[in-house]
Amino acid sequence: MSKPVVIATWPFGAGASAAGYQRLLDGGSALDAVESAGNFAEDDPEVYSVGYGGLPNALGIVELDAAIMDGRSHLAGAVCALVDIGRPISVARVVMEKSPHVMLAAEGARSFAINHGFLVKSQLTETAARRWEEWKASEKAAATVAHFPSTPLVPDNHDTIGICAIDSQGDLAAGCTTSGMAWKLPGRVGDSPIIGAGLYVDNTYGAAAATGHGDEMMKASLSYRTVMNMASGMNPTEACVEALRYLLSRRSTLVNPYGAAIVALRKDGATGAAATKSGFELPSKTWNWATADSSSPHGIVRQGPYVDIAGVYPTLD
Ligand code: SD4
Repeated sequence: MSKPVVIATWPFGAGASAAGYQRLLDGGSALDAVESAGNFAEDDPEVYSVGYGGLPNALGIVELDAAIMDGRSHLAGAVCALVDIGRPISVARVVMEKSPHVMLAAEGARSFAINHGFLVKSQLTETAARRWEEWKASEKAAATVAHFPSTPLVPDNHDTIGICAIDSQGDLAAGCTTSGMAWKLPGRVGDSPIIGAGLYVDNTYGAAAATGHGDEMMKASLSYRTVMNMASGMNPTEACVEALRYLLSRRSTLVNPYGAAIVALRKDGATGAAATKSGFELPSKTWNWATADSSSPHGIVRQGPYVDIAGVYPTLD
């Protein structure tokens, strides 16, 4: 028997983790818990980076990405660039369970969701539409729409939820769900629905899930690397730190303002997290993650260490 735990990225991950933990208490599996935690964030219109209420792409269309992976079976499902369908992590689960494939994109994902009973519903809220209008009126938007360069990742335009859970059977699962970087180019897909990048689980070793600048993180297979670090004996925090320092060391420039962060859950229930110092160490937003377990069933917000090429802050023991 294991001690059930759900962990997630960001402070709003506390409510999501609590929803996942409740699902475990109700007899759900780790996979169920990850889905419930994802749905909690997806349904919340105040979370501007996930599901309903997520900020749209450069053309004002909300394109959702999500994935889920089951440690028991090592099966995975994912959707990307999904439009006008809520709860994309649940669609990803149906892809995993009812299709022979791992990932469905755009119109194909949408048709699949509709064929499996998901309702067509705009995911663009009035607030998100207003923020897009404001962005569109700005100079940055003129540059983006005219030339389609990369869109700056500013503190308020990203915040994917990455989730890991372990149930009382000791089985693990991981998930990730996002509206991606706000004002992204139409069709752009980040790390979140990519197995090994936005999430990964190996039932023998552990699970990991990520948030941040997906265009960087997917090149480092961040979640896979974090789980393999645990497989080689690192504790969860060390595993996250090593993966992020690898990412930083391979960037074409070390002067990169964009952030990446990861949470990790080891097979024995130990948890950890870390974030890059640049990008996520902002006055308005420090890097936080969340846990729900028997000692904090309603979820608590935790602070992870920061990482840069020079070191780890605060220094790990
Ligand atoms: C993406 N990883 O689409 C997502 C965005 C994100 O915190 O996580 N931001 O690249």
